[in-house]
Amino acid sequence: MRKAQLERNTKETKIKVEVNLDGTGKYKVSTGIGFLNHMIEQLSHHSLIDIDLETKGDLHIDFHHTTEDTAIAIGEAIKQALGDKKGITRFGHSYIPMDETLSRCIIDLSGRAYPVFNCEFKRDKVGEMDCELFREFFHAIAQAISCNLHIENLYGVNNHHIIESCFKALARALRQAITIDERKKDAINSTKGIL
Ligand SMILES: [Mn+2]
Repeated sequence: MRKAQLERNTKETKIKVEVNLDGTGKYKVSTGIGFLNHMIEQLSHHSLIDIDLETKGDLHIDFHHTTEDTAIAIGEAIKQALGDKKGITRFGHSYIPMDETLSRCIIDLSGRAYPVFNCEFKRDKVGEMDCELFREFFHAIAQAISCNLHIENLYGVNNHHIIESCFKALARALRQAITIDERKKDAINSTKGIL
């Protein structure tokens, strides 16, 4: 089983996270932010990565540190669980609609961090969250996993739909990319020999 467990403590946030890449999409998520919980639950459910997460952050300031650090912790746990990445498919992509909205995500677990997040919001907030925090989330998780991560909203109107479709697209792309390729399960999927 490809699993990892870690704690990340700073003066701004205290985080415990456990992931199982070979899970069934079971989750227990507590960040103190309702909408962020909802998004991380989507990530778990649709990637089949089990995620047990508790973040205690300085929400009295705003949601920035909690959002960014949660993404860093989940990303670091995924990176750790991937280990030497032997046998992984490496690439993944998906398109996810949500009513009037369409988003896509393309991922390469290359070992190089490069986030691209093209998304324009119609309003500043979703629930109690500032929409600008999702750029921080996706940038932070790409840095922590060390992957190329391109997320784009192609069109859409409703902010909840736009963000949720981005998370579901990330989940499905990640699910593909971490899946062991049975035809290459003992090899590293790179001509360089490392990922
Ligand atoms: Mn929803």
